[in-house]
Amino acid sequence: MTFISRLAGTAAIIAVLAMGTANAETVLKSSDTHPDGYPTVEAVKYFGQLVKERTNGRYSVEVYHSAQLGEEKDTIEQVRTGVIDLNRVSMAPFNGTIPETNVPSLPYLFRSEDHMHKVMDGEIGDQIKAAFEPAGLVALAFYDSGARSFYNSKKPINSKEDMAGLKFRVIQSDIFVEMVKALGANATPMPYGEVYSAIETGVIDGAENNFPSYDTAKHAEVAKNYALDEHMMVPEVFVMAKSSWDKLTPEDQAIFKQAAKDSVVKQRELWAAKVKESRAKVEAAGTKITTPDKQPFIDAMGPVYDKFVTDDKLKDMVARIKAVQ
Ligand code: GTR
Repeated sequence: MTFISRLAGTAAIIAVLAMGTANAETVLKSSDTHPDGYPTVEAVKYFGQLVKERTNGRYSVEVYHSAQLGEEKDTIEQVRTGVIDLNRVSMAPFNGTIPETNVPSLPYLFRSEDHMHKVMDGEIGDQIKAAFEPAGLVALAFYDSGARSFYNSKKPINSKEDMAGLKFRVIQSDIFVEMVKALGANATPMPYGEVYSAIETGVIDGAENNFPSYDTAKHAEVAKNYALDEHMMVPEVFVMAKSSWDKLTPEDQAIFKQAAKDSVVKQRELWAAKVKESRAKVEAAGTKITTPDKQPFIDAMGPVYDKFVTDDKLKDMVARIKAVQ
């Protein structure tokens, strides 16, 4: 082989390699605490499918469900530092770092799911999304998480008075701790994955969540008294590491945003069906649902609002949310 033909051969190999890189698929890692099949997991998979189709296979998403990448608080750190690209979590663990996320976490703020959708789909939702950027995150979508209610292994809750002295696990957020205190009960912040055995061994009496979480995390096996007090409607948030986002072209960013928006429609459908399915399943397995009068729960929330809605920006946001019809 002459020198020239060897050179030509090398150039051809380099060209093939370079082409390979240009066409290579970038696989983005996404975390979720919930098991496969849960509405949020399926919504992010759907997002991934849309992204793959619309970028002609240049990007795809791999969903690590069932807390394979860690508990929510840890995965939030990993996405903030760009170790993982995407994460679907509750908005509540952000309460300590992103002030605006406190507002949708306030007890009894949303009057209904419809009210929550109008707020989160509108300009207030956009304002909350923008607040994630300084924390190194791009909030792509809000997903449904229904209403959270208390459940415990000890006794049925028929009134606010029945809450006295019970020990509940809460999400690692101060609003949750204050809310439980305001109801005369005790709060223990703890990662989601530890709740089942903490109830089983009597370290705590119960926790609070929506029906799909209560069902799929199997808390219904160990805490059969579910009180439909519906104290919070904290939306889920689907975030992307700002460092991963900044690597996308503006065209691809638009594709990601649209795919996220489309995945919301899908998640809401799956969510509504899952709430019904999980509720029926836990009732069939022996959960007793009580419906205490909500008004005393609502009336007890003054100290929570006083403590967390302190600056004018948050006060204004609460007022604007209340005004949304
Ligand atoms: C669920 C939520 C999870 C997680 C969990 C918890 O409703 O979907 O992301 O935050 O609650 O209580 O830790």
